[in-house]
Amino acid sequence: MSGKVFPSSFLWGGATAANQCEGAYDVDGRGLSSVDTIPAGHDRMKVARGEMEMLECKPGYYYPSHEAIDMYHHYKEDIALFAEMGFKCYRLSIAWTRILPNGDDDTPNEAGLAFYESVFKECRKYGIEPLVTIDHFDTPIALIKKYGGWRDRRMIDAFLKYCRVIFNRYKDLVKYWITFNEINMLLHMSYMGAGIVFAEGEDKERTKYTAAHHELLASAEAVRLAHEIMPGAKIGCMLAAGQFYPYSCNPEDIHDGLEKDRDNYFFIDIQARGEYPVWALKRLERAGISDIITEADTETLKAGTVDYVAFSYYCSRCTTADPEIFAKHQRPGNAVFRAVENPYLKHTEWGWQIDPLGLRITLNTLYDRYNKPLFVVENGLGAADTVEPDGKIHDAYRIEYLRSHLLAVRDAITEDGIPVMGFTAWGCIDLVSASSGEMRKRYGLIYVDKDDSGQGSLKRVRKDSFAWYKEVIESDGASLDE
Ligand code: BGP
Repeated sequence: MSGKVFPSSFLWGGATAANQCEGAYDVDGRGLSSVDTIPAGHDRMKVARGEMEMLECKPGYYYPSHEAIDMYHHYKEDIALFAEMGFKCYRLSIAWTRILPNGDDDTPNEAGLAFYESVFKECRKYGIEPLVTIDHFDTPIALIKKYGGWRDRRMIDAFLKYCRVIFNRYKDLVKYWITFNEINMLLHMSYMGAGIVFAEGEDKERTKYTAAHHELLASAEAVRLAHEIMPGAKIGCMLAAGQFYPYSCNPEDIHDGLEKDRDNYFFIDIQARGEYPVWALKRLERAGISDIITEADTETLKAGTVDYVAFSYYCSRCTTADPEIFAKHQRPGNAVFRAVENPYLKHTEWGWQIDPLGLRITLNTLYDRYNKPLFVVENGLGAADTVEPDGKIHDAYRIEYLRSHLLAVRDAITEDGIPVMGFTAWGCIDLVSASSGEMRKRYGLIYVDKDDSGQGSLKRVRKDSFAWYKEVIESDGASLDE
C-alpha cells in the first residue's frame, strides 16, 4: 500500500435515477413523465432527441421505465445491500410526477411524498447521506402538452412549485441536492433533457437555447430557495463531462475541441459563476434570442450560484475539424456525442473509450475553471455480465475500470490538491440504460435478474465487484493499490 488514502469525510457511494430503477410508473397516483414514453429499440434515439413525437405509450413498443428493476417495491432490500458495501452516500432522483402528477398541481400527492420520506429514512438508518437529483431526465407529460416543455418560461414556476414542496418536506432528511442531471444533455437529447419535441422546420438552435435559458433560471431560483428553506444545504449543478481532445495539433482541431467543450461549459459557467460568458452571449445572439435575457434574469442568475459542481464521467472524446478524417475515424459507439476514435485508448463493448487519466484531467480542468468543490456523481462501466452456473458473476473488467478511475480521482486529490467531495458509482445496482434502454448494458455491483425484453425474477445478486468496492470503502481507498 502506498499510504495514499482518500479523506475520511469522502462520500463513497452509488447513484441511480428514478426512471431507470423505480418502475411502478403508474402506481400510487404517479403521473406520466417524458421518460415513460421513450421506448427501447430503434425509435429510442429519435424520441429522446425530440425528432419523433411520442407523448403517450403506444401499442407495439416496449417501455423499459415502466417496471425497470422495480426498486419502488425493493428499496429496503436494495438500501440494505448498499449499506453492506459501506456506502456513505446514495445518489437518487425524485420523480417529479410522483410528487406533482401533472407537474404543477396545487396539492401534492401524499403517497409519492411518503415514498421518498421512507427511502430517505431507510438511508439515514444506515448512516447513508442521500444526495438528491431534483430533475433527472424527467419532464411531466402534462406540462409538455400544456407548454411544449422547457421552451416555455412558465416551466420555471412549475419547477419551483415542485422544489418548494420537496425542500419543505425533506429539509431535515436531505442535505445534498443537484438541480438538473447532465443539464448539457438538453442540446443533444432535447426530449429527454427538456421535454421538447421539434416541429417540422422549427429553428432548433433557437428552441434549445431558449429552453437552456429557462432551465438555468429555474436552477438558479432553486438554489436560492434551497438556501432559504434549508440553510445548511449544499446544492450543486451537474454536467456530462469528458473533455474533447483535438485529434491532431492542427489549430483547426484545437479550435474545434474548444467549441465542443463549450457546448458543455455553456451551462456550468453560468451556474457556477452567475453570468453568461461572452462567447455564450454570442451564441444567443446567433440563435436570435439574446433579447430573452431580461435585467431581472441577470440578477436571478447572479443570486443563484451553486455550492459545488457535480459531474458524470465515462470517457473523454476526440474531435477533428477535418470532415474527411471525421468520416474515416468516426466512433460508432456513443450515440449522443459525435466523436472520432482516439487511437491511444481502448473502448467498451458499447464503444465508449476508456480513459482514466481523462478523469484526472477533467477534475483539474473543472477546478481551474470554477474553483468550487467537485463531486464525481457518475462513473462506471456498462458491460454485459455472465451468470456462471453456480450463480456467481465475475466482473473483473468492471473492477479494473473502477479501480483505474478511482486511482485517477485519488491522484487528483493527493497530487493536485483538488477538493473532491465524493464518488458515487453509476448504476450501483443494474438498471435500465438511458441511451439504449437495455438491461444488458449493466453497471451494477449488484446484479438484477432481468433481460431486455422485460423477463426475469428481479432477484438481486452480489457481483465480485460488490466485495471489492466494500473493501475499497473500508480502507479509504488504500486497497486500490493491492
Ligand atoms: C448518464 C445519465 C445516466 C446514465 C449514464 C450511463 O448520461 O445521467 O442516467 O444512464 O449516463 O449511460 P447509459 O445508461 O446510456 O449507458
